[in-house]
Amino acid sequence: MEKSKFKWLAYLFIMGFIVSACGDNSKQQSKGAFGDQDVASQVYVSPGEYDEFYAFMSGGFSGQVSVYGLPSGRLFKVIPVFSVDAEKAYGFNEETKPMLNTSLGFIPWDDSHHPELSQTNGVPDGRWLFINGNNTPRVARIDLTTFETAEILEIPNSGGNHSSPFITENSEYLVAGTRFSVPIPQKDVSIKSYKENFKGSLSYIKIADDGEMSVAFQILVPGYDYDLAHSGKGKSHGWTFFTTYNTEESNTLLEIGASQRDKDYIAAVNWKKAEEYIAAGKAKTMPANYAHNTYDEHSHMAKSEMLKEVKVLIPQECPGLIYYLPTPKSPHGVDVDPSGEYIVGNGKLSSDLTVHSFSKMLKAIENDDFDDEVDGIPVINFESVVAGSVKSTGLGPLHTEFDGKGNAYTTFFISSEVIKWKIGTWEVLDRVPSYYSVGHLMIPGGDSKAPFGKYLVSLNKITKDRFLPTGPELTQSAQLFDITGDKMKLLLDFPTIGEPHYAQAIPADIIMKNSVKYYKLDENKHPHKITSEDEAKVVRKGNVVRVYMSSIRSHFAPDNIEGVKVGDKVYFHLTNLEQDWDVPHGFAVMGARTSEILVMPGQTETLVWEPQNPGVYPFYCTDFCSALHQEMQGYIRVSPK
Ligand code: CUK
Ligand code: CUA
Repeated sequence: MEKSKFKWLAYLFIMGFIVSACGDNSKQQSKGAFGDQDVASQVYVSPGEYDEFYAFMSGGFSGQVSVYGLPSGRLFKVIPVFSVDAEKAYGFNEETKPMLNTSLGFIPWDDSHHPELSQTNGVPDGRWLFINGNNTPRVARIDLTTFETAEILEIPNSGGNHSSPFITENSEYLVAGTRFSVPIPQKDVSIKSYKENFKGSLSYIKIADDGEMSVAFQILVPGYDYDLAHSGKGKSHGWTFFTTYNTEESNTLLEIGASQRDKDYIAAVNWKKAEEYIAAGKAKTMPANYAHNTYDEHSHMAKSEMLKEVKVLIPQECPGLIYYLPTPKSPHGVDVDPSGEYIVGNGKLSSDLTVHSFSKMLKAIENDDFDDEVDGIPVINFESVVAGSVKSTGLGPLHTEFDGKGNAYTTFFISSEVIKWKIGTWEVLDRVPSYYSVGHLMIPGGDSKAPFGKYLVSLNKITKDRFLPTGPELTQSAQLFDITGDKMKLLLDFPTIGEPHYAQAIPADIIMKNSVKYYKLDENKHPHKITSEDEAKVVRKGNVVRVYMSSIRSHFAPDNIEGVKVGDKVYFHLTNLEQDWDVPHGFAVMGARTSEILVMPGQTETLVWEPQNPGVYPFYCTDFCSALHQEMQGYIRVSPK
């Protein structure tokens, strides 16, 4: 399509978005039908009963993960990952600060988009949840026995970690493709020299048996924007698919400068082939500088180490490693059906979905059925890979998930709807409006080999008129649909934390059976722990004062502390001696700059306090822990220098 015509079309799309976001044309129909008891009982979880699924939603610009129950939509927990969290002292206490270390220093915020559960045989197994940090490229691993962030790995040679952390079928790897191409290695060049100097990178992060992540290798690729990814499964196991936009390699996307071309690419990477090249010594070692942060639940301590190099593969030197599949209209999400045969490209400036066939792709490769080549990467002939297209009449497709019964569900941002279609025949079976402007959708297990199905959650960007207003900033919203019948049925709206981009869900019993209830005191390896009240003491070394302190219902030991002076640095090392589920104790002292600490049974946590003025200062427990919680208090006396 010629450029001016395309611009005009894009303008229409954008106007369409504004109209759909601002109108409340569908408000009536979105409310009327739901007075019925049927719908209410489908989401009603009686007091004392459990939800059927855990849902994990990304926090977007909040940098966190929130944990909801489905079908109730009840919020259970916010897990701090990339952002400091005063509630849990994450990033405030001495123990967890190293988790937020990067090659650029301590960075207490990120933009988290895609949670992804670990898998065994292509099915979510409930061991870990991974999530990307978009802005300062990082990936994190959350341990689902404790619901705590266990590891954060920085991604070197990346300019923004959006197409991440999509996982392979047996959790061999997760991938991390750079959204923004940048000079690799970084250097001071003119932005206008984009075409010559900017590169993309696709990172393969190895996941060890115990979950620990490491950068196995990176593939240096042309300077496109690598937007999203999904791994192959079943017959396409061993491959990963990444969407690209800006294949024009334009340094400015003003006036949709990156959408001049009719087609961008889906990059298909054969990672098994990459392993062969690595084993054959084909990788180059490149200097890099990136942080690897780990948290040990037994010592309750995080540590950060800086890594110095990374292995790199160059496509020109590795034939068969990567191919491009032309895909219309700036594809956003790329989603692989449960059989592994179909690769859905969601062209966001289109109304149709392009579906590629994995078997056709292999055949085209075998026959050298290529149109072009970019930096050693063959571009496969479009007609030779395409399996079909869904003529949806929706606008702005973004993401697709599957129910495991032969159906696919795609979100349409601009026309604000979810469309159900049949894999293989490509016919549209059903469509429902979403309120409003849906981004991702999530079906439990919906990007795996064996979806759990039953529900669909649409994650919406705009909620005007759906909830009580809260000033200029409104909550974002999730909507729960029943997908067990032929037609989708809206069951529930519920508000979310931050901006959830993507989510994952898994049957609750898979997680519950491995849940840690409390930490065993005799396994506590914290260097400043104590194991009984008798060991409580105050130790001075120069101006460093360490208070070895215990908590148990309902007192601190020691509870009267003297001998501290202005100018001292006081470390309160609080060990919670409780050995019982759900009995944390908190600790706060006036003027501490650390937030409070909240110590789980069997753990030790540290709060630092630097008293400024002589006097006697109270401290107390911040978590209502027993009938004598309010009595859980003490004093510390500060004398002049
Ligand atoms: S997403 Cu990150 S811009 Cu469609 Cu996965 Cu929202
Ligand atoms: Cu301990 Cu309140």
